[in-house]
Amino acid sequence: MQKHDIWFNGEFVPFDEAKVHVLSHVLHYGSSVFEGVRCYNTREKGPAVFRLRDHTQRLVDSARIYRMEIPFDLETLEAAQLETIARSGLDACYIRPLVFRGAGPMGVNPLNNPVESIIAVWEWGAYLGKEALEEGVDVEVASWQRMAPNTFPAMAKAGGNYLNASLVKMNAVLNGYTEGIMLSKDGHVAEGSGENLFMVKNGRLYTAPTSLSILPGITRASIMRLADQLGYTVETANIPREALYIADELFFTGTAAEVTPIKSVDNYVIGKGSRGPVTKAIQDAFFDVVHGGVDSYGWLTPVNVEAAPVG
Ligand code: PPE
Repeated sequence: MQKHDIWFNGEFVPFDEAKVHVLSHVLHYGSSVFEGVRCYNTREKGPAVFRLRDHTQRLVDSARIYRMEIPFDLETLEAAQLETIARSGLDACYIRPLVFRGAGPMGVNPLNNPVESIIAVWEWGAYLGKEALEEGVDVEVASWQRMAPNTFPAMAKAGGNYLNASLVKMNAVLNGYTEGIMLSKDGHVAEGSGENLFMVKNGRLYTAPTSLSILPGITRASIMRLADQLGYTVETANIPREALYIADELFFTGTAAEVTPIKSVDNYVIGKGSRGPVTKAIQDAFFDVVHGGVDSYGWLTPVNVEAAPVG
C-alpha cells in the first residue's frame, strides 16, 4: 500500500497516524458508509474526478439513511477529495471517502457515537485482473442472495452490506471464478459483489431495476446514457437466471471494475467466450469519456481547480 496522507475529520494526517480505537462502534456493528470514486489522467483537463458530485451526494444520502450527521457539507467533502488527490501527487487514483461511527458508548444504539470521516487515495489498476478488460472474466451465480428490500437499505452504500458481498466473493474465488452474481430474494438477476450487471440480447441491453435491492451504480447510470447515445435500447428488467446462459454478451460495471466483460457464467460460455462487439463499443465510449477528450456530459472535475475553465 502506498502511503499517501489521509484526510481525517478535516485535517491531513500522515498515513501511519490515521488510527481509530478498538472500541469504535463501526468495528463491532459495521456502522459505516463509503464511496469509491476514480480520478483519471485526462487528455484535456489533466487529473480529473469522474462524477464527483454524484458520488459525494450518494455518500451524503447513505449517511442520511443511517441517521449519521456528517459535520461537513457536500462542497467541503468534494474539496477535501480534490485536495487529498492533489497532495498525493497521483495523476490517476481510486478515492475512498468513508464515514463511520467512532468510539463512545458500547451497545447497538449508535446515536451517541461520534461520526468520523476520512478520505484516502491509492493507485488501483484493473479491479478484476489485468487481462479482464479485454478478455473477460469467468463468474458463477452465487449461492448467497442479495438482501431483501426490508432487511438492509440497498441504496445506502454501507460497510455492513459488504459482509454479504465478501461471502459471495470468497466463494467465487475459492470455486475458481473471478466474481459471483447474486440473485434477488425472488431469484432474479441482481448484481455482482461489487458491480452492476448488463446483459446484451438481440442488440438490446438489460439491467436489474433498483427494486431488486441493487446498489444504483453511478457507472450503471453512465453506461445507460452512453448506450442510449450509441443507439442501443436499454431496459431495466427482471432477468431470469437462465437468460444469462443464453445471453449474447454480459458485462459488469462499477467504479473499480469500470466496464468488464464476462466470458462465462457457471461454465456456460457466453457468446464467443471473449469480449463481444456491443461490450467493446460501450467500453470504448466509457473510456473515451473518462480519459476525456471532450467532457460533453460535465462528468469530470479537474483536480487542479485553478486550471479549470471559468463558467
Ligand atoms: N454494486 C455494488 C454492490 C458495488 O459495491 C458497486 C461499487 C457497484 C454496484 C457499482 O457502483 P458504482 O461504483 O457507483 O458504479 N463497488 C465499489 C467497491 C469495490 C471494492 O471492492 O471496494 C467500487 O467499484 O468502487
